[in-house]
Amino acid sequence: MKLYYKPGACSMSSRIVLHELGLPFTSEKVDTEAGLTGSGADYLKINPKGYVPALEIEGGAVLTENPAILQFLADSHPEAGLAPAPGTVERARLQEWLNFTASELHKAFSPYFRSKPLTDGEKAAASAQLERRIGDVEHGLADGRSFILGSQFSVADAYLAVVLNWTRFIGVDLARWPHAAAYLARISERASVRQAMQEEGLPGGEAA
Ligand SMILES: N[C@@H](CCC(=O)N[C@@H](CS)C(=O)NCC(=O)O)C(=O)O
Repeated sequence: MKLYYKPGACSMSSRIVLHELGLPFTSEKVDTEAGLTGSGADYLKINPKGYVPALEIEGGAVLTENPAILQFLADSHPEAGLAPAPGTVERARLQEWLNFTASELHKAFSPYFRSKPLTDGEKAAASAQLERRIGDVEHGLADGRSFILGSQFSVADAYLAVVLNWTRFIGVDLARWPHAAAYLARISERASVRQAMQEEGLPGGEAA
């Protein structure tokens, strides 16, 4: 398998899950603005949508979209217990959190990552929206659960933690959301996460 990624981006959730499963894979960095992979290949030919992640699987098919990739990986190795069984309420909960992370939390960070500086009004709106969505995570963790589905780590945690980690890049202090802060600290200690961070050159990874 081959993962197309940008350091610290949402594609890191696939890397974490690949490590959780102990699967062999290669990876290649993508310059999404230039539309090129690190080796100079036309990335639009690999993923016409132009963004990461893309995961090339056995046989050469390319999967895109975080929730689809993460569930494919989990379902390919059900013995690892990274996703509840399809058709169960628990699986629907997993999908709730994957979809929330992709369409609400992830996108609430988008204004902070655009190249054009935000106006004061845009900053205020972006901040209110982001705080609201982090509040949703805090609410989901408020019963003291260790992981977003309860007592067991799942692929939803891999994605949610990668996105919550972006608060560090934009200078938002998670201390206002103590459950979310403790959750991110807990997930960041996992060997798979430390390895992924180290491989992508992020602070918090294992010493190289
Ligand atoms: N809907 C996509 C969104 C992926 C996405 O937003 N990727 C970002 C990184 S987190 C990206 O590649 N941004 C660069 C760009 O769009 O040029 C998914 O869930 O996989």
